[in-house]
Amino acid sequence: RPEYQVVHDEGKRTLWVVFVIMLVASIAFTAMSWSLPASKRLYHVVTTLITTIAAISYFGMATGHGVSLHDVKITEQHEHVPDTYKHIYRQVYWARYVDWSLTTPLLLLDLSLLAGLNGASIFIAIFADLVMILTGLFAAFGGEETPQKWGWYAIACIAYLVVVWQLAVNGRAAVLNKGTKVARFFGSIAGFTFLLWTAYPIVWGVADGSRIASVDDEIIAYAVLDVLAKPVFGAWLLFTHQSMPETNVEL
Ligand code: RET
Repeated sequence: RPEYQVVHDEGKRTLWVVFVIMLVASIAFTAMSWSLPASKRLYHVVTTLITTIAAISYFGMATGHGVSLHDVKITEQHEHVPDTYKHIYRQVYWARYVDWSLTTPLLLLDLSLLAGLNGASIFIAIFADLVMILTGLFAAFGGEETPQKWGWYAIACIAYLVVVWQLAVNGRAAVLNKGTKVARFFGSIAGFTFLLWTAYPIVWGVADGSRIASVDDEIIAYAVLDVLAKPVFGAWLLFTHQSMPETNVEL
């Protein structure tokens, strides 16, 4: 008696709404860069790429692409009866991992440029981030056995801690060279990022991981997080950058 967990109208509507938000944000961020010389557009270009990639990913998910039905086998033990298995088939949106593998490095690049982080730390942060997303993908799809799934999840969490370490320790040390105004802004926007990013593995755990939350609830939770982590983060960064010349980067 398999169980099927699939998207319904509420989830589909949410995917379309986020697609439109990402599209509008991409157009707005592009327009904001027009008044600047090309040499001053680095944050704008990085941030516009982030929302554009998200818009494309949401377009795919809203139209029913970037998703596949994935089976998890759960062993049920009954007295005097040989083990039986319960299959839970759930729609897993792999498009998110494609999106995240491109956009989370770009978000880290935004924060690294703001902090004035050195090249070695930027590389470690970005490659640990890629390990996090790829092993997260393996957790979502790798095998139907639950212990293996949570093993991949644990590896992804360790990689996440490496990212946090680079930004929190080395990022904070670096940004002090840019003066207290930039340091205070970095503290706020990196703190905001840390809280949001930490919510992703929690949502994953109750949704894809243990399959407690419905597919629609998962879509809504990621929708709220994605809008905060991309368009809201981007607007905050670009508007503050406009009014704080100390945040300029020569690159
Ligand atoms: C996964 C599952 C495995 C454990 C961890 C995860 C972390 C994901 C994060 C995602 C951030 C996404 C963002 C998207 C863009 O808006 C892969 C869910 C640690 C931190 C910021």
